[in-house]
Amino acid sequence: MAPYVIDEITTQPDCWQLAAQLAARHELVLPRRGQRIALAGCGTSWFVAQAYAALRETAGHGVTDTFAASEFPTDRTYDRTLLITRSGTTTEILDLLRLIPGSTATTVITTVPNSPAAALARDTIVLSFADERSVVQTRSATTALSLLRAHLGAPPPLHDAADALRTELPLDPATTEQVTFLGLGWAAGLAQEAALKCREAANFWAEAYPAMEYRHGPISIAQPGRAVWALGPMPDGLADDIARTGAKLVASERDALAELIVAQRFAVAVAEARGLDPDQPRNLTRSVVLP
Ligand code: F1P
Repeated sequence: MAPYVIDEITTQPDCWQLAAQLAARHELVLPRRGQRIALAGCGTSWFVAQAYAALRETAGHGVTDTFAASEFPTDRTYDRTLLITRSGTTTEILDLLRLIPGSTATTVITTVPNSPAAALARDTIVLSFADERSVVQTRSATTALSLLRAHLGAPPPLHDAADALRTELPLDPATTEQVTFLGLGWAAGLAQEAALKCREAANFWAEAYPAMEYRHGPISIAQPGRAVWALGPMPDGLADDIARTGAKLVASERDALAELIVAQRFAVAVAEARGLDPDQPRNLTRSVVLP
């Protein structure tokens, strides 16, 4: 049987379209222009929060901070806090919901209605159509981001997403030794997510950095047999610097969220090349529930 994650990756464009249509319906519990907003999540959910925060600030909608749920500064004041959690059961998210002052509006974005997180939050956005059977998160996270992005006025990149599902993989999953994902601005969070997918689904050595950070140390590991994969545009001159290392550069004109689809497909292909089940990552469960 094909891994669940393949179907979940493939259905992303449909989910993104549905989520974009839902944005207006949730207007009242989403950040308003000018509000001070904080987001928190764990793992994948944290990375999509980072992507949205950069998009919102760049669009001039106001201060948008992001934190790993365990590092949230509960002494700061925000107009609204958004918590992203597929499962609604992650311990750090539940702890945070209990710590946030009652005066702060909270919105939980989840795929599970009636989850513990949904019960603790003041407001909830449920994207049940984007839930997954795979432990590895793909469409749940990108669908949450698509809703938030649509709320900022950006429609989902459906054309690029369809292309990302069809295109030949840019790297050989059987022989590539290592990949470093890079992104500028909002794509830096997506680069983190691409690398996490490779680690989770395939036990594959992948790193990620904001693109301008790459020269500040990470370039040291670049060499033939390894690759650098840009999500979205690259800084001037970086392609030449990478070429000198002998590492392969992967870059495309696609929207960075659509390019993440190609990286997800690469992660699954590496898992299959290694004889692993990408739905059941080593040492991982659907969510982290601590005693
Ligand atoms: C968050 C998360 C996932 C990770 C793993 C463990 O879950 O850290 O990002 O891939 O499955 O849980 P959630 O709070 O979004 O349900």
